[in-house]
Amino acid sequence: MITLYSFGPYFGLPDASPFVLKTMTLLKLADIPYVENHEGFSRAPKGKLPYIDDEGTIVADSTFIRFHIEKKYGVDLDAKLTPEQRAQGWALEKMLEEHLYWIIVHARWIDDANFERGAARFFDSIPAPIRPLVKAFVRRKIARSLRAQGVGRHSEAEIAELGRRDIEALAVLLGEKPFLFGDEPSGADATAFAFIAEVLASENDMPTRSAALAKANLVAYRDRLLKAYFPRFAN
Ligand SMILES: N[C@@H](CCC(=O)N[C@@H](CS)C(=O)NCC(=O)O)C(=O)O
Repeated sequence: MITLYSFGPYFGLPDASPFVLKTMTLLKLADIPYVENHEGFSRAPKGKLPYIDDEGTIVADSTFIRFHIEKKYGVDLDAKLTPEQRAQGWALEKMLEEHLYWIIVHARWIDDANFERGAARFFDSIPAPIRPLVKAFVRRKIARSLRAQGVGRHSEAEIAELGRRDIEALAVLLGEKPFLFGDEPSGADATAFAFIAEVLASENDMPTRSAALAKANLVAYRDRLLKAYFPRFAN
């Protein structure tokens, strides 16, 4: 049985992290059972979640987890896709993971009201006397990462414009199809679902969320996949 090291449910979703939610969805698409463990962050091989322990084989990073399960369990989540669709799927995933992700991080951690409503809850189990110090330390670390990555150097208006374009691209690519490439899900749907679900979470008030809420196809896509794979979290 695979153990998935994850953060746990927050924001009305199965996990706080889009990368963990992507991995859970990949495992469900591949029909591979897993158990969650929320205590593994300090032992994460790359200092990040998710990672898995598959009967003693440790694999870190959602993309390498996908490669691992496809190889070990003989699954090709993109089996029905043309080479062009596979390429589009990869490009879309990396836009979401390496660009939109940082816009989500900016909204969650830098905006004080969003932080108090959302990410502050991650620290609830820390003893009260040191909680403010730990929160401030982690927020400073994340602000430094945002500057190093680049999004943290932009104005709020510029970040909103970048986020709007990501949402527009995703909405156009999805169109009126049930899944990104037709009637059946492929690997990129796990990523697209996870990121759009985290963007739409009500704790994170941001222009990018408003842009996503205005796209009925994206909201319906989030609802559809939530109901199909995580019914406990569906409305
Ligand atoms: N490329 C990684 C990204 C994972 C990632 O960024 N995880 C974040 C949570 S969303 C994390 O664990 N951050 C903790 C940290 O940077 O200290 C993947 O695809 O799994």
